[in-house]
Amino acid sequence: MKAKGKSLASKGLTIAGVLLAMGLLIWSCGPREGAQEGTAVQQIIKQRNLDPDDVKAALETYMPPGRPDPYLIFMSGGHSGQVIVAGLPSMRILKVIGVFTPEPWQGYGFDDDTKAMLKASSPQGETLTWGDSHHPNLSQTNGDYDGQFLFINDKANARVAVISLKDFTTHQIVRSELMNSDHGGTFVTPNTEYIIETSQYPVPIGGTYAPLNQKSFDDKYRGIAVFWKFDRTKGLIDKSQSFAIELPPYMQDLSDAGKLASYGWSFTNSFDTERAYGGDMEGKPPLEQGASQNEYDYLHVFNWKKAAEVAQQDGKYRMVDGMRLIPLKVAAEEGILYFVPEPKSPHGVDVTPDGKYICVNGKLDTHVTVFSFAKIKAAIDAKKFEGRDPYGVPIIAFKDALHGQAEIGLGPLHTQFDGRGYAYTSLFIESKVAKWSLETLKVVEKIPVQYNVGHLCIPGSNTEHPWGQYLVALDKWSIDRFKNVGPLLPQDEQLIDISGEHMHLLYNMPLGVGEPHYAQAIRSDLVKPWSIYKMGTNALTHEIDPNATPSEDKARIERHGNVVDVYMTEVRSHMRPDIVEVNQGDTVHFHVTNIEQTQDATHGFGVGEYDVNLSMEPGKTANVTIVVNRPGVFPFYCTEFCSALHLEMAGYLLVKPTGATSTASAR
Ligand code: K7E
Ligand code: CUA
Repeated sequence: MKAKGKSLASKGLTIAGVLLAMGLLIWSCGPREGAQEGTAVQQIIKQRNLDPDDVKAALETYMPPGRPDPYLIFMSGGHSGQVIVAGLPSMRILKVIGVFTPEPWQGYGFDDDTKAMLKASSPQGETLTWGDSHHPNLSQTNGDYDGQFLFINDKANARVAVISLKDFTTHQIVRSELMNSDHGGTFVTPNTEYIIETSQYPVPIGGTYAPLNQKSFDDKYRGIAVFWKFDRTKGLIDKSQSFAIELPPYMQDLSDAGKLASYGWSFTNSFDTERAYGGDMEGKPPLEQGASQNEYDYLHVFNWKKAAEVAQQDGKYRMVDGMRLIPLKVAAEEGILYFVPEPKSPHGVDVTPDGKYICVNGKLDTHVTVFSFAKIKAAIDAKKFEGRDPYGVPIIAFKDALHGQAEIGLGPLHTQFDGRGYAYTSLFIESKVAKWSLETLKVVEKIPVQYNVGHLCIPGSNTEHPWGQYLVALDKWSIDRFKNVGPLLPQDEQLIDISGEHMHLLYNMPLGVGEPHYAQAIRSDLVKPWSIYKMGTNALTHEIDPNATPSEDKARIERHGNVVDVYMTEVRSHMRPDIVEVNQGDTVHFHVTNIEQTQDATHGFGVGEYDVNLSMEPGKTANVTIVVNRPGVFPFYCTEFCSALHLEMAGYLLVKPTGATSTASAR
């Protein structure tokens, strides 16, 4: 695969031409100095063996010191379980947000609150220490990003997380026993009324057991769609107002919500309508083969507005694990669920910015199939169906829903929109991005990417108003792109300029901290995080923590039997108290408050051997509990280099063995 055209002639570009075109030759301060500057730039270009495309790309992605990026991109971290935040176009990583996996730098999963949250979302009673984050979705108001929240799913454990963009931290993780893997989440409706999560691998409902044979698979195994109700004022999902819909045991894949013309509806693609379940050692084909027989699978079309009403009507739902579940039969009868045949084991469904069309990416088919919502709706209204699936779900004929098909190439996976009439589809097998016209459904240009591209991200693509300046290709393989760092290679996130007539590659970002699947990007000025916490804020609840210690004179140690509460303050460069003496076997609650209100004056609180580490941003209160079964002397210290006397910001935890003399009485 040829990575990049090096032909200067074909581009008609020269170095000077690029520099001049961009107005960046620094001639303005007088011909003599200018000439020198020009020579210096030319020398760098020569020394570093750059061609005009390189120079142009460098100039377009470079952010001078102190200048923030105009866009923020939120990338899922795959099986790192986290979310990665970077700037566009510089591709500089700004933060890795702890979500499904503990993250010590942020103290995430180490304080009592986040530890409890991770534990509560773990089904087996033992805290899960990883997740598989796939699809971040930014909250929307009236079909556009509002910069308030980010949601993300954990495919491995069917969890959904809510991240507040006030402080870029995880605030809630929910899980339903109805499913135990999810992939078609998270996707929000245009006012973030609901967060959609659909299962991937069918299982018996409610975490029960059923043997794996065809009859049992057909009768007992089910897919699920959950519509999590989001309470924006609380910033939390409200499980009691959420509902689920039972689905046939097909493998539901990705989802997208309708908007404008298709508001109130949502769409989920699927594969394995063959209902294959593997069994390669039992004489059956492996799943990849069994699930790839049919020419068509089913696009699931949901009327979520209707479903929300039905979920409130007695007798039309049953409660499972505290959630209203609409049975498949009811969903089919009440006009909540319809199927449209879609070729062939597709991957990804994307609704156009005007809400009129639904693009299904063929995967095993070379097309993006474009369905018309108006046609789907007309068929539904006329009750014009070509039949029903074995579970009674009405099927709209392919031709009755079809707007047209765009012949794209090999392995179409995901489509994004630039808001100017073009769609961009990733071609996994070809390792290319295809730009095509939504009007003519014809490919206008392809650009090679390195390599095996999955999702694409155009800022605002899934809103009513995409910004459409950049495209990020999230590539799975990077083979020859970077210095070899061993058999586990970084992912390659490629920044492509799509603002002009032709696409051109600007930057390759090696990502060695996770495997992004999907990403969403937002204009930076729409995100308005806090710079510090209000004094005594609990970072999980965003309320004043009841154990906050807002000033040093309130710092204290309280003992109640064998329970010790340490109300500690931190300020440059000491902790108060700095000596904590307890007895072996005591339960010790540390309530730590950083009483600073200066931006970036972050402290830490680390206790070695007891697995404690907190990140204490200005104004934050965090609580951590340890049972001190091991006697000895344990230094604790500030883990964030906060000041010249940071190393002195330390203290001692003394755990007295039963019967020993105390430090105080020996003094
Ligand atoms: Cu295509 Cu999980 Cu959206 Cu990976 S998924 S690429
Ligand atoms: Cu406080 Cu280092």
